Amino acid sequence: MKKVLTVQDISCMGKCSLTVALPVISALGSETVILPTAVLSTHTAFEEYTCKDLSDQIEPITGVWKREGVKFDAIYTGYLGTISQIRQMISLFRDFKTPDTLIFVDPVMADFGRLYPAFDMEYVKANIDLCSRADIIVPNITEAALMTGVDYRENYNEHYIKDLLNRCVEFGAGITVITGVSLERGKSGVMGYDRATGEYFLYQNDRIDGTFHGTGDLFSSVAVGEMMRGLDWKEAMKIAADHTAHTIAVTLENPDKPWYGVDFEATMRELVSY
Ligand code: PXL
Repeated sequence: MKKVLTVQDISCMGKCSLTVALPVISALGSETVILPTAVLSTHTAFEEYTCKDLSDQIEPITGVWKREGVKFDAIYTGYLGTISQIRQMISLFRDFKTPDTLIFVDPVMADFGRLYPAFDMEYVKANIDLCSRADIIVPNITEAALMTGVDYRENYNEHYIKDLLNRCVEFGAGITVITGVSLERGKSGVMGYDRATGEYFLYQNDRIDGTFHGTGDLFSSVAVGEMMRGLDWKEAMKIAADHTAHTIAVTLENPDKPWYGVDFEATMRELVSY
């Protein structure tokens, strides 16, 4: 069985980060090892939230794993709280990356043209360093624009997205997949670039109008889980994009839908039967 380490916060309530990654990657058939970076009452889009930083637990926990000789098939990092935690991830990659370990970085820090409340431009710089060590990075347009110093645009064309991809390549990631890319009216999806082959990849599905927190985490978790099932990255991205869009559509039909996250529980059965 494949073993995936995912490093992100636990937002106790909020349907994001580890409370999505753990069930989704497990359901897709990989053993999922978690390293919580912080415990929050709720994610940071709630008006009020508590946050207990767990940075001081990272070394003791990973120390035990090192002494146990644990190896991971993939390491997937999501929302991290601080620059020093990003540095801790860089050491973790050094300690645990084997030639067969997939390093998947979702540089979670911004959306809709704005940084999340906890972050600033120094954090963006640290994320560039983290991304430069990854096999695959999956920024959204805002994150890619912030990391490359390009102006964020709501109206854009393929040329703009390719420019972002080419600039992400400059800081060294293997494959870059920009999420939330809509190149046609009524469509939305992802555009990627593989520096090894020089190949661009565009996938568009029907756009579902509705924005929810945690959809990026669902997308990344499905992508990692599918790659661990042996799918090539492009196939994994298509399934992740389709499944995320479908889950948003199902959530919109729920009269009691939560404002803070998608009903990924409702589509789990379909996910495992693709
Ligand atoms: O879904 C991304 C995410 C994860 N974790 C925390 C967040 C957010 C987005 O706002 O606040 C704590």
